Amino acid sequence: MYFRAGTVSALLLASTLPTALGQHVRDLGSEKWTLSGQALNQTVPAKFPSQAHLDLLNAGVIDDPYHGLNDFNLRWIAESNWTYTSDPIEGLLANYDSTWLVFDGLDTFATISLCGHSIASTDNQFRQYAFDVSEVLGDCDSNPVVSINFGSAPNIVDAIAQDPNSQKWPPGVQITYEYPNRWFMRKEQSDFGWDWGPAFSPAGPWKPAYIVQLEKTEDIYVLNTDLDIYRRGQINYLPPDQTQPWVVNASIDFLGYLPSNPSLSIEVTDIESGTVLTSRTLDNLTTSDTSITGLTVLDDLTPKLWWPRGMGNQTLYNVAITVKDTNNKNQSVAHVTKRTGFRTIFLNQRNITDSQRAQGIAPGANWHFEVNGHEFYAKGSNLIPPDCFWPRVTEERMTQLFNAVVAGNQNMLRVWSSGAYLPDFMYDLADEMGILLWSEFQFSDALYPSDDAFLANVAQEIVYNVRRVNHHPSLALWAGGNEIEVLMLLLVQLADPADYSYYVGEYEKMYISLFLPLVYENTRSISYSPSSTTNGYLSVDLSAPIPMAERYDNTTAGSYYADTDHYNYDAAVAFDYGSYPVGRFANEFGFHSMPSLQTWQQAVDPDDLSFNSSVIMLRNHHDPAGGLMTDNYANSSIGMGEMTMAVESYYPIPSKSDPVANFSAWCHATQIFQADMYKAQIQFYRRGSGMPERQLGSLYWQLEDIWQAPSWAGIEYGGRWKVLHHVAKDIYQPVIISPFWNYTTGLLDVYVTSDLWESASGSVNLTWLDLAGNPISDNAGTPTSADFAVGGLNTTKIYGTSVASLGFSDAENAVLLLSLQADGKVPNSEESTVFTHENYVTVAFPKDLDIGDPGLTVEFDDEEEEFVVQATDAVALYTWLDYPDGVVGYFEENAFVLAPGEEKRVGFVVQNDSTDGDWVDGVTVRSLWDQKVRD
Ligand code: BMA
Repeated sequence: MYFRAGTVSALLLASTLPTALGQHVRDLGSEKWTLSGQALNQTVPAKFPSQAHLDLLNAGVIDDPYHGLNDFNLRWIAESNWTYTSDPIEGLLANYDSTWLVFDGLDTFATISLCGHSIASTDNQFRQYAFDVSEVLGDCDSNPVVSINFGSAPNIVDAIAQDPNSQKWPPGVQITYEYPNRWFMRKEQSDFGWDWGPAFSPAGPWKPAYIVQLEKTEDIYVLNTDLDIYRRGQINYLPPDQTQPWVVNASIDFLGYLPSNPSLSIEVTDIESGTVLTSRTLDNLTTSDTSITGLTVLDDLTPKLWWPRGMGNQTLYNVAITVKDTNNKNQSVAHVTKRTGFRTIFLNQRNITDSQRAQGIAPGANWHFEVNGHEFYAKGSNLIPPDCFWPRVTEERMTQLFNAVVAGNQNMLRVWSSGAYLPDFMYDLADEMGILLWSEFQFSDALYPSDDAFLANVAQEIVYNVRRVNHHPSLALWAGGNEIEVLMLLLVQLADPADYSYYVGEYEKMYISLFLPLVYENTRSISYSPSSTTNGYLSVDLSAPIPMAERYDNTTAGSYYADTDHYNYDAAVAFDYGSYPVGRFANEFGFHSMPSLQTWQQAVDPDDLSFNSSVIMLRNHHDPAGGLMTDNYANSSIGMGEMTMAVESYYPIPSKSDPVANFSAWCHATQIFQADMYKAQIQFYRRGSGMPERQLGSLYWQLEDIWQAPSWAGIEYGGRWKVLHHVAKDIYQPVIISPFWNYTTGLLDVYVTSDLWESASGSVNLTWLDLAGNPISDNAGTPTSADFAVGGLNTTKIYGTSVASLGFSDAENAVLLLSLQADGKVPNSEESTVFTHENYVTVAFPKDLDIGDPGLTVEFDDEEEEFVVQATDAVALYTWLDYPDGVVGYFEENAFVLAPGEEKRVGFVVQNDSTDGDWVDGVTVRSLWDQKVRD
């Protein structure tokens, strides 16, 4: 109930399971499994895929790992080895030509055996592994048992680190969160702790696995598929020519033997209409023992384009790929269907051209995305792993999260390292919803080994993942890693200046000389950047040993080159525009806040619900403990102190007599500060689209939480929106009206900013009210309305004044309400749309406003299924609708300003309800006034 139109549900996903004749594929997930370990004197039932913590939880051996300080209490799990053992598997001993064990993901240091015979050891969570077990199976005298032992990752990397021959780095460079030495493993790096998450270091078969039996010699099993769709002549680092026809290049990685005369064909179907666009055999066939590749040019065909959300439709096609045996009546020997879309996506890092200079763009280089040849403004955030335990990340949960992304007017997420490469179903959701996924290789905030074995291992990981996800139109970029260039090289320079150039060489060896060709060889459609954040490159020369020459500090004052990140925990400058970086694209920025009371209550005992309780403090991992101590209050109090200072600097200090109410008000205050700070930055960056820096992207840190704790997230664990996600939703609308109040100079400027592609025009009403809601005489000398025209991806100033020159008796107790109406066209639409946006400014910080009780009321209108909110006595600032536990969803508008007499009707989108609708009665409303009053 109370569902609103406009949410996107998971549409039919194309079947991606490969099929072929004559083979027998058994999903190991359908066998019975147990988990055992030396730390446990019992064996418990296990799932598959799974991780040890999850099975121990299901068996009742441990409590919820997310409760209280269980992240510390459960370290014994990470520090033990665990074995997953199947029941004897029936029906495998029949006479097949070959039998394979195929693992889509083992986390991480695994030793596999089959009926007691050792098969192999693995050491990379992100690779797919296939082992020929035909011979071993032949030696099994009864139905075989598969057994997988997972070694303790913390213990194994410690042993590697202690080996005198292992690589060492200058002291003070490597960043440790909790467990040390994470750079020696190819496992999710945040499994060892991060500044927003705990360190569980889970272990187990985290992805599906199969037993594949092939019947005869000409029989193949599809391991992986690389479908690459690009414009003829397209080269990764140059803008594609949109007049060229599409090329479809399909490549299959397989087990088994190809027929001697294979052919590869595709059938392309428009999913919506069901019509077949083309059905043809591919040319330029190349084969090897493990792959078959071919391509075709769709010369006379013009498939419908796929666009990101807000820029057009997300048209999807199925491409059915078939390998046939031409010697045997063209019989199919393998068949796989990939759902895809036709689009080009290009990260433009080329030098600013003369014609761009003539438009007023400052010199330097571009740093922005172009989709189907169009520049656009990227609006979004950074995605971290949505859970410490991937096997419990369901499609349903991710649909809920991505619906919030879409509702939040975001068109791009940065899939940050180091996390994990996302599963296909998340790219599928993004394909349907039009969310671009800037994707990264899993390397972050550390220097990594550069020996041949490590690089060879990593190369396999990269090739597998680049190929696996390449068909998704939502894939926007491959980046080498997080903050390697901007932070790690800087730390090296500080710690060991004499060896700086050596470490630059190491960086280039891995992220450029190794990774760049691996990307380019496996995709023509995706750009590559060695690091996020970066100053971009000077040139690309594919025949050079280092095929991309990075710019580093080779910069000129007054020029702009790069993407920026910005973290400043000195609250004193939080709203100082001069402290924000000016660049081409903001790929990270933020400040942490507390989750809401309701979310804390899911993880913390009632006694611990106070701002500085040990449990709350020790769940705050910013600043990180930097090791395994469980009492590092010194570091955690730094982050708690930053939040406290931020609230105290700008907002009324909560002082409620009821301790839980006071805690809740404090949590809320940190969220209001966070939202205001992000809003100030997003408006600043978006305005930059019309400034010399030609700024074309804001991705804030971070979209969502991994657990219930203080962090930079806008969406709490479980799905509740913080103030931030609502405010970002508002300020990511296409046409916005933004006040820029410079509290140092006293100047107030008002800008309209638009990320539509064509110009829009309209008017803005500007209304000064005192805080009781009365109009200010003569509107304090400010015109009551202003007409404007704003260009595509541009900004225009509609008003500027010095606050001191306004006709006020008490400017510091007034609010300027801004209300915009504009006509413009959504990209790729024929008709024009009316855009509205409201905003406001006070020229004093909230703590200094003499606000009164607005007399807020909220009622539920059953018929319209809307909450009706009114302020009766005074202006309500930060009006906040809140809902009780038991339901997940979001108000369609929140954190708004309400003038007395104004009625606001707000719907609620239910994403999950376990209260049978009763939650409606628990909805409350509060505002800044409630933050200030004692009870
Ligand atoms: C950046 C990110 C993350 C981190 C965040 C907050 O460094 O890339 O590594 O979690 O800032 O500190």
